[in-house]
Amino acid sequence: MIKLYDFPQSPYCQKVRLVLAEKELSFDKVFVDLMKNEQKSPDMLRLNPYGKVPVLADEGEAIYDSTVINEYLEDEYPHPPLMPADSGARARVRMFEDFADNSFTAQGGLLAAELRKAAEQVDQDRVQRYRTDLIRVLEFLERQLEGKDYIAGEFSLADLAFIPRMLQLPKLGVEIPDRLRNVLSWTDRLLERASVRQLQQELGLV
Ligand SMILES: N[C@@H](CCC(=O)N[C@@H](CS)C(=O)NCC(=O)O)C(=O)O
Repeated sequence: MIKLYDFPQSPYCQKVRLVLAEKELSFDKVFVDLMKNEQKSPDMLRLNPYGKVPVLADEGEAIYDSTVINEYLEDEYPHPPLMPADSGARARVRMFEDFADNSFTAQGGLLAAELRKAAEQVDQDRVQRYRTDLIRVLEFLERQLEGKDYIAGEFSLADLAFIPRMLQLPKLGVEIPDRLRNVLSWTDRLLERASVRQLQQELGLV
């Protein structure tokens, strides 16, 4: 049985849960309490030297990093496919996924951390800067989505990588501007997927 070392609020764990749901794989969740620093326990550090979640254990392998995990799931459980066959398109999926993780998800994390501070300690300039950065990513996606239903053409790991933070945008005070029509219809398309609806339910968003 697949085991996922998980912290429910982590967007990187959510990214893996989305892929497990898309592939209809059953798995056991092991709750790793980041509030208690459990990710840095000796047992967790043996599984992931970075001391972070997610970690996936399957068939004697312990795999860390959401991108590596999702590619492992794609290799091991290829149906339904979440990667295109063509190597150029596969490279494009990987670049978008990297961009989702390192710009969108990471920047959203900085914004969320700022907003968690006591009201008098929140740096409004920083908040504004992070929100602008997120909108800039959405503008980039708008151009990429021109004439396409999904970022890399076919639905793929690239689309799934953006979902966790997309779902958090209202909470972060970021509204998708009406002019970003491609992004708005792409979002609607993604929200129709059972995997995304399930994640919304798990997060108490619907
Ligand atoms: N690149 C990693 C990032 C994982 C990550 O940053 N996880 C966070 C939770 S969102 C974590 O475990 N933080 C705890 C820590 O750094 O101690 C991935 O994609 O899996």
